[in-house]
Amino acid sequence: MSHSTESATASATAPAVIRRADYAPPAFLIDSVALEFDLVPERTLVKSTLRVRRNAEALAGGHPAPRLVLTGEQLEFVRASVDGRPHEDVRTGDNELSIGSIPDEFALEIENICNPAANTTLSGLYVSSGNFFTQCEAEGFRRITYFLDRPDVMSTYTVTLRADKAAYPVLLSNGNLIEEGDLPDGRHFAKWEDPFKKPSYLFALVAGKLVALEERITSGSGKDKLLQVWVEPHDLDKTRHAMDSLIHSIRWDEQRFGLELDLDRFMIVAVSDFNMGAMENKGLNIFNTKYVLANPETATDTDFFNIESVVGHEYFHNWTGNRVTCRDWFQLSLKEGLTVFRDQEFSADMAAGDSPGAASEAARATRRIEDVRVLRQMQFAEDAGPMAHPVRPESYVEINNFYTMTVYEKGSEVVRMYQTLFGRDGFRRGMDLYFERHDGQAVTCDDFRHAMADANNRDLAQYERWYSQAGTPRVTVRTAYDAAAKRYTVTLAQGYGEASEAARATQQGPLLIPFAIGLIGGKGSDLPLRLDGEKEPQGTTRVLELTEREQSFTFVDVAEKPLPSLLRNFSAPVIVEYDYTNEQLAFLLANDSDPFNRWEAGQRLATRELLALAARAAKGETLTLDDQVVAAFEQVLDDPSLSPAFRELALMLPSESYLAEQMPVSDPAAVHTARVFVSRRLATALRDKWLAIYEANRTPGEYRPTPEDAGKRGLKNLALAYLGQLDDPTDAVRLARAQYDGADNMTDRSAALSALLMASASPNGEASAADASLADFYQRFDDEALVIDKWFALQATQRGGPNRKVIEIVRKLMQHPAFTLKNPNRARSLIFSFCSGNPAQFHAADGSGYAFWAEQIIALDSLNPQVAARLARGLELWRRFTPALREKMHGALTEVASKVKSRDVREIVEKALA
Ligand code: B3K
Ligand code: ZN
Repeated sequence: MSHSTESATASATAPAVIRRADYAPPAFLIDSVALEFDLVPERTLVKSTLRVRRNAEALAGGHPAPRLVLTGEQLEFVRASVDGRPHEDVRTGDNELSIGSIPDEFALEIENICNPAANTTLSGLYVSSGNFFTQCEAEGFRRITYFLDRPDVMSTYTVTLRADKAAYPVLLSNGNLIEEGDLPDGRHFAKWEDPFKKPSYLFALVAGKLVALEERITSGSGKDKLLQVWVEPHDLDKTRHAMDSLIHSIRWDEQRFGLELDLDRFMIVAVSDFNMGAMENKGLNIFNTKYVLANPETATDTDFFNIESVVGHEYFHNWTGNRVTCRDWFQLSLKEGLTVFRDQEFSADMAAGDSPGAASEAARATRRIEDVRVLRQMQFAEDAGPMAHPVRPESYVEINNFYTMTVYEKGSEVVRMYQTLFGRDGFRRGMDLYFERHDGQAVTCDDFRHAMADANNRDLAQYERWYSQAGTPRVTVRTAYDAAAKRYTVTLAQGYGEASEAARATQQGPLLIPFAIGLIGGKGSDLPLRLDGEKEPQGTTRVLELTEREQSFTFVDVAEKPLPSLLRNFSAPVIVEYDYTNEQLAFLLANDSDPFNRWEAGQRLATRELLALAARAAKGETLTLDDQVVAAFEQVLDDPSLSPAFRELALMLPSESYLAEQMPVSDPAAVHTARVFVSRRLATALRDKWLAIYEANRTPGEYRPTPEDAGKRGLKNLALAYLGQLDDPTDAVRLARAQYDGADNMTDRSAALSALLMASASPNGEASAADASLADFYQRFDDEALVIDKWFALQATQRGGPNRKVIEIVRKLMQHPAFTLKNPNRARSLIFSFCSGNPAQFHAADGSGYAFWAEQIIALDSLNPQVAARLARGLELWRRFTPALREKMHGALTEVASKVKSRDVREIVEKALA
């Protein structure tokens, strides 16, 4: 009785907050771990033998800890022994096992049982499609056995797996296979040894019916390496691209950073039930099938690209994350920001291939544009709301909630700025010093910054603020030209504008902002740049170092009044405020030598128009579009010197959610009206050009996922999407049907289907335009889970209309036999696609979207808190919306807050409501 009262009280009190300031080194260290698993789905026996010793560093301050306290969750304790003898002084408590009466060094043997079959959280050891998998980052290892489950405890691991041979023919773990063989009763075993010390979050095992694509390569220094991509047998025909991506990643890390694969064997395993993208377990990366499986029929160009990028990311973690890891979870960006930066550079290099000079710059810029778009759309939004936190957070309730855009994407920008300041060579010197100092250690973001500073003889004390201040900085630019003196002065001022409260609390002072700038003359070419005090001009792009609240930089010998090209290549994660006229933006779009800023000029122009139109739409006024905007777009469309990939990016309008976020008060319906209006205007005014572009960018012959071909398909399918918005969508429907029927690849097939769905929402189109193809698509691919995910997602993100309410379609699809909440990919494909990928329908005035959102979070909360918490973030910006929506959002948030139990979801909704 008293027990149930207690737990009711416990769930009503605020969950414990973990603070960075409270970090203390562990009282004990574990030098080696020997694990033995008897794998049975409902009852797996784990025997763990640990070499434990007191940590001299932790002793120094106070008294030696009397007890060793290990963490464990959802475990059944069986027995413990110390130095080979059963031990009396053992206590099991709430999520812990504590051992007293212990010497300074000892061998601890523990046995416990866990239930992988019942584990729907997909954290720890679980079963998916009858096979065993693990996910330990951040704190899943404690769901397998009792341990010091924190990243600064690094140990060597030996792992023995035993299981039924027929059901689980393949047994994998980290490192090298040292022994395998048969056991009585149809069972068998495999023994793995990982020679490198690692934290528990990098432990992994896999057991089941899997097959592998294998390849042997020779590393840079001449060693033989075995590479494997493990999948379920029916997926073996979709592994080639992942293998190629792995080989490219290995070569790239050797060439760019001098980093070699350190194990004899490297394995990637695909699993269809997975909470995120992939996991960098030492030597045994476990991937969501979405980031492994691809062939032309099932995967789009974007999928091919994402696979290369995620394979690269996880592989690069082998050095940045695994060899050098994080001291504590507040340092997460030490590995994530750095590894995202590395994967972005890898992707840019792959996009550039061996194309020369300007073409290579332009190809790299297409990657940069995509990365910045994600940053601005998602990270800037995060920084403006209740979850705003610095790249190195100060506190958390549930660490899994802090695998965020800020830690990953802003963290990557913070790493990129070192390279912008010191150049590629200077950055490389910093990396070399970082590994020289810290290989094999668990360290902090400060350690990385110090390595960069020392390798480049710079004081980077001020730079720490990039890690400790939340919020998106704003740089306001003023310019003045003195024609008589030929001097041009640029004044930069930094601040945070109206940062959220969460962000404001962290601000301490000005940042060191590398601000790249160029000056463009009246004919459109770059002017040589000579700063006051310099003897000669140096180049045409300069990185100004803004370190104060306000600072002026004067260029001399400036023969004519220039147009500034600001923050070239997005040299810092800031918002730039400068009053360009529409003419000036059109001029930059046509002439800037910095491809990123060409794109940026077009986006600024479009954003400004769209926001003005949204304001008019909100008041019910009629809408008209400035001809200059149409002309600017037309010029891009016509410019043969621009690659198709670049043109596609430049012709794409900013997303509805990004636009809504730029409004003083977010009004999704008004934004939707404005954006649809502009799309239709561009479709109509440039109709013949879209048709010509469509024809000119076909890619006959065998499908290749190269940047060139993907760029053409992207531009062609964008043309199709515009045509689908014409008042009379007949042309689009004809082209889309032919494209759908004739497609030999998923990029074209899914784009055609999406154009048909668009046409079905057109006021003059047939509502049933897409029905036959939708049915065909399902039938054709009903045994390809990842393609069925696309089928759900396409329907959830369709435009819909007054007579075609997408919420009703989504609710109906929830009843489809192929739908399940338990599989995160499937849940994301329908629910997340609707809630975050279809703002106009999700934010319906009647609140139906919010009610749906609340229901799904409540249902997911007990099944899979991590996935539920991601969905819960969907309403965190509620305070920024129109009063009517705000009230309904508040209702939905309150409903969720009153019903959910997990620490994960509670942290999110409580912060949103605070
Ligand atoms: N490190 C993992 C993410 C783990 C997320 C845990 N909730 C994947 C990655 O960033 O490479
Ligand atoms: Zn990562």
